[in-house]
Amino acid sequence: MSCLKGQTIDPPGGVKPFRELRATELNARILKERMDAHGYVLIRNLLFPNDFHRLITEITQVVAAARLLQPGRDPLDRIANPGVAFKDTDPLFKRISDQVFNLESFHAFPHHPTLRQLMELLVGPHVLVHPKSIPRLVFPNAGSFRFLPHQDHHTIAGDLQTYTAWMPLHDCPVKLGPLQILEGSHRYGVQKTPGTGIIPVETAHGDGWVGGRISAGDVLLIHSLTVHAASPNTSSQLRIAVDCRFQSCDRPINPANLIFPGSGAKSWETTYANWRSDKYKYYWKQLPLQFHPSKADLAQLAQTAEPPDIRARYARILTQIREQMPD
Ligand SMILES: O=C(O)CCC(=O)C(=O)O
Repeated sequence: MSCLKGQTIDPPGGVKPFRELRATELNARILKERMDAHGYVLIRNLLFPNDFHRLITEITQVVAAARLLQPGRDPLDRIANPGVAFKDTDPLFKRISDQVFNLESFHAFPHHPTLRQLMELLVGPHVLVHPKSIPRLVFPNAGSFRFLPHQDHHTIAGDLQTYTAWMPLHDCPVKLGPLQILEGSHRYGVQKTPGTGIIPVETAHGDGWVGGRISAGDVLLIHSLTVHAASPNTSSQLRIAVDCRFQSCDRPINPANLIFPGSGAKSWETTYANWRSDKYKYYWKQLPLQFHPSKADLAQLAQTAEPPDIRARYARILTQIREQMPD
């Protein structure tokens, strides 16, 4: 996703406050109506701090061990080490992101019963939790380098009715750089500049940008076609959020979401190396999934797609998905 990053300019019409829904108001009708109308739903106070206390503790320990937090302070305060000019193009950033990705608590989090119940209201009883959630570690010293407007469908692909739950693991006032949303943008289909997933603010279609604070326990649910962007972290603290993706098992998934299509050494076995339990390992293998692209499509693409590195990527996806889920 690094091609989606850069310096954003402020939306011309300004940013209005998010529409919000209290957890106590939640039901399937209201959730679907709001998602259909606006392309996102911000649910206030859905989770309790205890639901992710272990996760944020472990993440901040990883970051502190890499000396990226101010020494002598509690890692949970997340005060960035002012001596470190840190961008996420740094190899150290990749290393700590991988360490966070490998945490068992990180993979347990999207299976939290409250999140599953929320997603059942939206997609029905057969919820598929995508196994590759993404840790979002945004340092203040990264300047204004951040996620430009994009649609998650660009990277997730598969079925359009796939949803991202974006959840900060601590209160995220505006100065910490929460997400901003282009309301109603999911109604305009795929929007992008050819070759990249970036959607220039001047040409993006939607009803207007919204934003504001997102607190610990709030869940920002986003349709896969909804245009959104990160705002800058102008504080002195690290901003930590988790991106979890969900859909119905009854709808096709892009198999790239279940494997590691890159040419690096990342694998489920390296991810699972220090886990204590098998509970969340390979849970999707037991599910009756449909793939888009299918294995037959992948075999074709591995022969014909251009350029050659894309062919090689399809070949890696096919090999891994055949190993994981043979016919
Ligand atoms: O947390 C961030 O900075 C970016 C998250 C994002 O853009 C996404 O969830 O697609």
